[in-house]
Amino acid sequence: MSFTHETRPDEYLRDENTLCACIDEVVERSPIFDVHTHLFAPQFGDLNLWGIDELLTYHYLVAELFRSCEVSVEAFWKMDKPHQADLIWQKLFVENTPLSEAASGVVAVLSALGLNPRARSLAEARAYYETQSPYSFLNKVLEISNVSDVAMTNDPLDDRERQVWESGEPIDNRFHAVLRIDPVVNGWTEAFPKLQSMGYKVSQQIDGQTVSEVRRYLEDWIQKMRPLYLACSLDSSFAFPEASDRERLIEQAVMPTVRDHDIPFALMVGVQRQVNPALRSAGDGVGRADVQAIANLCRAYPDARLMATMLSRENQHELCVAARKFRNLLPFGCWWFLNNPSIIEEITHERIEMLGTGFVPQHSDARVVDQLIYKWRHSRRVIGQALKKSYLSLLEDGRVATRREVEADVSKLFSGNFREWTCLDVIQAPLSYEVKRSKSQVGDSR
Ligand code: FIX
Ligand code: ZN
Repeated sequence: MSFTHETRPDEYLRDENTLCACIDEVVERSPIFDVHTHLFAPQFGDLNLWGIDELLTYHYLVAELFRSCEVSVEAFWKMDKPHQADLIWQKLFVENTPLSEAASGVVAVLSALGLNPRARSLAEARAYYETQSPYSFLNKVLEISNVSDVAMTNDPLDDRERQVWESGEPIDNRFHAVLRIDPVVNGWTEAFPKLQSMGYKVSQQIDGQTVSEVRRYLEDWIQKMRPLYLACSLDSSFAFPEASDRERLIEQAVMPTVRDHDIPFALMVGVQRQVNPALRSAGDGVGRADVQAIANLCRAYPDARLMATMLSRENQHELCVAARKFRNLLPFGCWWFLNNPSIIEEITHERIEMLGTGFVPQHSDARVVDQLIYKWRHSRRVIGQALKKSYLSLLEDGRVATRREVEADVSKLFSGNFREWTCLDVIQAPLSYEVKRSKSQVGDSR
């Protein structure tokens, strides 16, 4: 007799081996909703990055290159991409053992694709990628990594991106838009002329008209992109409230908009942009931030759904405490310098201890399609370890878990919590979206 998932009897996981084997299996086969990446659907053409040269010139590896050789930063930037990739391969993979997380990630990708991670040159890898097309390669990677959905990072002020949105071409439905508002919130002096050129009557001064025009800009792009959430990275000095343009924009334009549209707002806090500008995209650093700023936002906007990820390891515990106090706060991911197995395990375990399953354990931050393979292989492994620790301690305390409980918990962590937070199933249905839109047109209730 065969059972479907629904009719199969549940199974008690009474001993350590059965429990751990079940967790490993469920973690392995549960699809992931990757809630923050820099990937683009193939419709975005050259913005969709994949292949060996993109993989090797990832800014994490660029930063590591300069610690492993004498080449000058200027000389490196003068090279074309294939030469940069050759140099990185030679220095980090041939002359050194690729032990760092970013380097071992490349090894994991090559092995998964059947390529030799000990090759002396990139010839074999290049020949392989020549035979791939963007779509078939994407399908292969999504299958290997078992990722069902990918959240992009979308900036309407980027001319190349805007063209695609404005063309009305349907976007691959495994990719979801996220409206990134960094340029507006963090760089108003550079952003306002750009908005003017797009027809918005804004000025350098954040006056009443500018605020309503920024809201019009956000409304227009929410309508066009149907984003899952709005997002902004904030440096480690971020405070709320504070006397600044970014505070005025967040308070007067962003928060009323997200509240009216019932869309979450994701804060990514703790970056220190360009601590070494010569390294370009590899030149950003980290600083400890003040979690009170996030708590203050949660308190000021109890009906807004906020998401937060913090870059400093030192902020993680306080972020959990804030999430325990504010149900409108969803911690997500182990961002960037925290996306290392040892730290993911520590943070995930801390979050389980303080929040149960009420968080999103990880996002990949992938910039290159291929990276989904290693980022999720590594994250799945360590999230599984953290879960095993917690389930085993529950068993020791006298509660036997069941297979269905494990399946439900993993499903929440890997996709369910985020789907619920973003009302994904509602927003994706056009009718319900229109209902939300008409609610938003009633105006600012604040
Ligand atoms: O601001 C961000 O979304 C960061 O994740 C990136 O800009 C950063 O460069 C990165 O790729 C981190 O993984
Ligand atoms: Zn990112």
